[in-house]
Amino acid sequence: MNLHFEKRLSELQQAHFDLITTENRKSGLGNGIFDRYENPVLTAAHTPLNWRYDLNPQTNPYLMERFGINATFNAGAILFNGKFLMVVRVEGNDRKSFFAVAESDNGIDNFKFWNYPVVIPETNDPDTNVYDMRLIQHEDGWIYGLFCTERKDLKAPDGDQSAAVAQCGIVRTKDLKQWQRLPDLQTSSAQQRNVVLHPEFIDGKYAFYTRPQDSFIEAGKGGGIGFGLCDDIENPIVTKEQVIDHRVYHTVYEGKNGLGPAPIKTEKGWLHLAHGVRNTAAGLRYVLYLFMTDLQDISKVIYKPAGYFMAPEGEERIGDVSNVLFSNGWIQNGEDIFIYYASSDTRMHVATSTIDKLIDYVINTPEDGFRSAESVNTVSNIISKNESILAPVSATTSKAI
Ligand code: M1P
Repeated sequence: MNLHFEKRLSELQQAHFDLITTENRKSGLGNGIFDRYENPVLTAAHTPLNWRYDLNPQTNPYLMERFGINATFNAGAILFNGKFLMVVRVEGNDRKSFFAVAESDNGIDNFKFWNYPVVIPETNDPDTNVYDMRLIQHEDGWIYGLFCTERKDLKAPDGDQSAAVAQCGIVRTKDLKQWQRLPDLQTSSAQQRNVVLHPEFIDGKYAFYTRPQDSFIEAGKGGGIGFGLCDDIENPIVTKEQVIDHRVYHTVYEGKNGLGPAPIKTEKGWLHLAHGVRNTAAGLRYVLYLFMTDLQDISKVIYKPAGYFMAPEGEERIGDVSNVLFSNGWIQNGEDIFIYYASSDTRMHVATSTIDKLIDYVINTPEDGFRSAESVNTVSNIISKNESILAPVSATTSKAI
């Protein structure tokens, strides 16, 4: 018997079990809008040992990793048969991403991966890399998965091995096990990422949120969150894209932006979660923001708080692509909202809130005034209104003042 193998296997199994069964608790006082949790809900180390190791002592006597996993991030999410499911972007050490389903009973801890990764059928033009699936339970009865399919840019100059074309791939399923591939979405944009399907028909058509861009990284003259209709999901073509949420100078979304998960319908409007990007001396910074669109005209933004809703904090700031929060999955369970977000292209977290709190946040948080003087007006208004209602301050607080 190979004692080293036996000992190492039992240590690996214990460490994995301890990790995936760790209880998650709310962290800190929060800001009243949402709660963060102490631990990430998924990391690369959560992936099953039998994906990463050949567990046969004859063929792997040193019990070394045969298939390293680099990261688990940017997950779509859905409540399915009473379980909280994420379709996670799992990235191997080889940089290729694939999708895998992880399941939890309560949505905040004990996420476990299903046995095998998702098998995504291909079109005639094979995908080099697939990532960032949005899951949409559409009123037509299918669950759609819209994801980014990336292929080498064949028009790039010789020697350029990084130029890529990103477009929107589409699959659909009834059970999250068997997936049917539809043709990739066609739009007039050279690049598409962050494409989302609206969960309801609009005038009998499928409605897509898009993100037209000129190049793979830069928005160029394009950018913004677009919107367009399509007659036939089996021949998905959007001929007219209208930008409904623009990039704006000196905002958290001046560089680029993109929709996160499919919007949630509320009595006041459609609630949207998106990411905004700006460039800094330290590189791109990705934050999350919320806005609301009209129930009758879903292309009309009716509420948009200033600035970010969530930004990277603490260890979230560090990872493969640092200073990034990204979300493409959230789940509504009654009044509760579970926001699944990735930090720094490395790991998944959850934040919780309620429909009421998020509606209050989008309606009552002041809009961006786009100038410092307007920010001073906004904060001064809050201060002066508080003067009449402020409860008597304690001795310690008044000393500090
Ligand atoms: O690295 C940060 C994110 O960059 C891209 O997002 P966007 O298309 O908005 O720039 C995506 O590749 C995303 O997966 C990644 O998290």
